[in-house]
Amino acid sequence: MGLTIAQKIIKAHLVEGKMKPGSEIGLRIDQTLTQDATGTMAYLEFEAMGVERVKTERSVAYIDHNTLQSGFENADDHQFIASIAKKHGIYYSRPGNGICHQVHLERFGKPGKTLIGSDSHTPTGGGIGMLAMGAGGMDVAVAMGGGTYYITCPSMTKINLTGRLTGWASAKDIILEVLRIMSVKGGVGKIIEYAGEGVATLSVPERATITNMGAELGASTSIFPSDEVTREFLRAQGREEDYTPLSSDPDAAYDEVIDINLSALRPMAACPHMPDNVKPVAELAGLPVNQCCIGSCTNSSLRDMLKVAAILKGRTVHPDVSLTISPGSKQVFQMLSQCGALSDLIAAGARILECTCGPCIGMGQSPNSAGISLRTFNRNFEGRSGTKDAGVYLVSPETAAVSALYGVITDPVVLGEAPEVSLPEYFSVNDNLIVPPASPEEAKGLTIQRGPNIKPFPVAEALPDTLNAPAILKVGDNITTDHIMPAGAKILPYRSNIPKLSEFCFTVCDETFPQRAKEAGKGIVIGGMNYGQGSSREHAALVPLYLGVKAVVTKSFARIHKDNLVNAGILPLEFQNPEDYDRISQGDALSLQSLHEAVKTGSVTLIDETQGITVPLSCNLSARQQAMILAGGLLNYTKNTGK
Ligand code: MIC
Ligand code: SF4
Repeated sequence: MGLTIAQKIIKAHLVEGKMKPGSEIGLRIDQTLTQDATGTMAYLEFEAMGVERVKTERSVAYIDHNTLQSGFENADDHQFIASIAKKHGIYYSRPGNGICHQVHLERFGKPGKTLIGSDSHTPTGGGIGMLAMGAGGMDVAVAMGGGTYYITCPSMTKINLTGRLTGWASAKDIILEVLRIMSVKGGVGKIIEYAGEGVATLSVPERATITNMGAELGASTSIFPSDEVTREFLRAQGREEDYTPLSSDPDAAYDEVIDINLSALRPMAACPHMPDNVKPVAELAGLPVNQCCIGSCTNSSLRDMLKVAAILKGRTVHPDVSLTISPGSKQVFQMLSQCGALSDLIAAGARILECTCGPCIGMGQSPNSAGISLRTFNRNFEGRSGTKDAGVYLVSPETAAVSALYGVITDPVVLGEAPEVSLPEYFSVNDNLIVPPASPEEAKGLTIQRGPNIKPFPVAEALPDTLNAPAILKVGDNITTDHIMPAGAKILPYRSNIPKLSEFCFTVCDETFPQRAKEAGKGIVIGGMNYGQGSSREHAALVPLYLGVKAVVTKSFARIHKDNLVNAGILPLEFQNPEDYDRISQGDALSLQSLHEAVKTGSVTLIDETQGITVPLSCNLSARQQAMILAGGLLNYTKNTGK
């Protein structure tokens, strides 16, 4: 039997387990990336592991999420990361160099390699044929130390692309169509591979838009073949030597096949508040718009920016609309300036922001109350923009730009012919904002700079055999990490300060949660389906741990969050009968008994003393995870076993 692209990369990196969907496999990791908001914690954990120098082929620390520096906290965090990177063999991408995923694609990504990043949109690298996965900071720290990365071997889904994009349809509309078909839960446990004649019609940045937002499917990752288009992109980046061809075998077997005819696609939008709430833009046309934001790791490539510039050239942004543009990288920004397109953007009235995540993670540009914001980003979860009652629509750069001109949601077709843009023969390469690490000899004399905002992180205790605790919080389906541990300009400066961060935990759902949890001393959280979807931030586990959360009982978990819970030492449990969720109320006194045995058998009984009922739960953990949860999380496990 032939192999799929992902299976070929897995096979070449397999250090443990069998490549059988559903079973745990261990992979050797070639490259890692971190960003500042998850990076400080990942490097604190890396330090705790006591490794002198990273053992990967390439590890890069990016500063892109929080560059506002509204107080000393961020600048201190940046210094901490810069100094630890220099000492331990990590490349450091300075603030201003761009969004991690965009820069990594441009400068470091290599087809056929494995990459994990402490950011859920790391699958962007799949656009260049990498097996690139989002992970918790602790997993990245382990991989930097040369340790194995463990995942549940995914099943394979093929998305067969036929035809080619026409008119105003854009790569964003392809992934929105996939989201419409599969939903935000549809990719769980799967790797999505793109295939078919349509692949060759898509440039690397377009492919990266698709694999980037594949994170919203809940997929383990998404990947494109590495072909002549990939070679051309790498050549234009001055690194053709990094090219290797990669395709699936003709007889490769897929568990699922979805066909999409690119020629039939029209502009689409994900409506509030979920990325899979997708409708044709034509159906939404006429809705007044207050804000359009173009950028983020999904849509900030030179191609996207040039399209937007061509649309805005000689025109003016509607007086009721605020249009922001964040180029994805210094390379993109500089090239826009060199070719004059930047001038077209400025002249039209766009507000040019730094090349960072910016409004995507609520770092400024929160919309007005009940405002309508069109964003080229990948997530429109409630409150993520910083305005709880804002309505965020996720669209292509083309739809955002045209709507910014008209002041209402507009199908770009009204402008007539779509502009054609082509990628340059050569990208302008200047890596002067990437600081290489010190040599091992030099590194010995270097000290780590640690500001007062960097506080120690909590470490769990070994799992008790009996756990009596109240149902401290009950939440519904699709709870995101933005609900559990919100981000944004007020909160992000405290990513290295868990005690301070805890004041904001779950406040989107329940303002009283932090106080109640502290008073109770310990608690169990009850959740619905797809609990913990969204980001990779391990703070969504570490902060509840700090607040005394010992277990989370749900209908189902999102992959990265479940791993983060286990790494942190919080017990993840699932209802055997989803309807039992309705029988438990917030505040009930709960008891979990004989846990040591139950974790191993996978079957746990929960006694709800308030309701007088017993509820069967599953504990779906690999043998390695069982040992980890019994020890009280990854760090304790590593200490105990030396592994
Ligand atoms: C996001 O898009 O939600 C983030 C911010 O990039 C997160 C990481 C974080 O919370 O720092 C992610 O996607 O993993
Ligand atoms: Fe940054 Fe937004 Fe991308 Fe997350 S999704 S990495 S916040 S641009």
